[in-house]
Amino acid sequence: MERLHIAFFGAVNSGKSTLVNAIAGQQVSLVSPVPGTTTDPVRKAIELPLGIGPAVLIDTAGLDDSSILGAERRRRTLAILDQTDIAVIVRRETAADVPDIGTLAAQAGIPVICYTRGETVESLLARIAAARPAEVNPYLTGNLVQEGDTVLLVMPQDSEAPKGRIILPQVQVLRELLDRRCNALCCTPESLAGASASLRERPALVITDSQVFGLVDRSIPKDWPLTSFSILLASAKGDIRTFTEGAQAIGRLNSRSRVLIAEACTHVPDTEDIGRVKIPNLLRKRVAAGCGTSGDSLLAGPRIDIAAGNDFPEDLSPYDLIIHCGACVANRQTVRARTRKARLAGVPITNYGIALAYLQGILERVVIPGPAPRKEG
Ligand SMILES: Nc1nc2c(ncn2[C@@H]2O[C@H](COP(=O)(O)OP(=O)(O)OP(=O)(O)O)[C@@H](O)[C@H]2O)c(=O)[nH]1
Ligand code: SF4
Ligand SMILES: [Mg+2]
Repeated sequence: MERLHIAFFGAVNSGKSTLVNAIAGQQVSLVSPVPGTTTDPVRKAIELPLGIGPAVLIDTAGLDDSSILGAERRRRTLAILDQTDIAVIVRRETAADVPDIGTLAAQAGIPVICYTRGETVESLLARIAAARPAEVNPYLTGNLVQEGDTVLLVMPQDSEAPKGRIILPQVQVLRELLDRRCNALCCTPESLAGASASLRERPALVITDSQVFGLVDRSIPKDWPLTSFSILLASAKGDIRTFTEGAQAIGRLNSRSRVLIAEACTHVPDTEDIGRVKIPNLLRKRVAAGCGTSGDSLLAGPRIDIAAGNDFPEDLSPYDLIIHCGACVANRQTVRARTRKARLAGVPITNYGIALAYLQGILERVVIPGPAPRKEG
């Protein structure tokens, strides 16, 4: 998800697959003179030279595919734009650009490169290197830590945690802290008191799983900077200001409101699942309390819909609020595209970490990373 996503768009038969194969140096996609050979997006993870680094090449179906499934193929191709860091529009020497893709990409703030058959791969790669957005690979911990700092990590290992391994956001943050030459002390909520007491000095940062925000807030001194894995992910990938503003909409929910919980992956839900169980219950309790009914009553609304994986509703207008997961498996463009769609639809959007901080009354206390220095390499 941290790879630079480079997508190739154009008319059928324009040479998209030939170009992707030439860059990859292997047959990633089928090439043929038959228009409409590529029907679904084809992805290839690859390491590119000239400082571009880890990338994903995405070959797509021709945008002018006029076959019976053409409209559906076009829809799937356009959906790729939501994951794209750089759009390459491929065209034959004589043919015109496929209308609207360049405009759509530009509207979404995606750098567009026009490639005409005959240009060398080396020349195209040099243009891609120059267009590479600086923020593709930021540090999750941003400006909150520096070399030599001690960071305390609170990582619950409850029934929701996968057996025998540590979840991706925690692994990413741990690896990053080691890269940044910080000292990481990991504990569970149960061992937090002992871990805190073992520290001779105040840690530079405490990073917790958002689900135990309230407990960690009460357990550590008020002057210890506190954030969550989910907030770090959100600020590296999304628009944290929009998310923070969006959380205020929680206070306006009532029993007739409709909330979309959006997750970037399709995992098997658990009995303690944060998106399907914990956040919905907290929202219902809050609304029930606001209605004067028992705070424990889970009967009152709001109505909650779940969208997982690539399924993100095209029509967001029925919703009063969208709460997105940390999107650890999605790239930055995906989160930005969803945030943009929510903004266009006039629907507040926030994320799990910010919503949980708000629901536990500690959003004010939470620290949010500033712009991160770019990763080396
Ligand atoms: N002469 C020449 N032929 C090319 C070039 N690039 C592609 N072709 C030929 O054009 C035809 C279509 O190439 P593809 O790479 O399959 O084109 P595509 O854009 O992926 O086509 P669809 O998957 O059908 O949308 C094939 O016969 C290729 O051999 C090129 O740079 N020069
Ligand atoms: S993509 Fe979202 S729901 Fe899936 S594991 Fe990552 S943060 Fe959780
Ligand atoms: Mg093709």
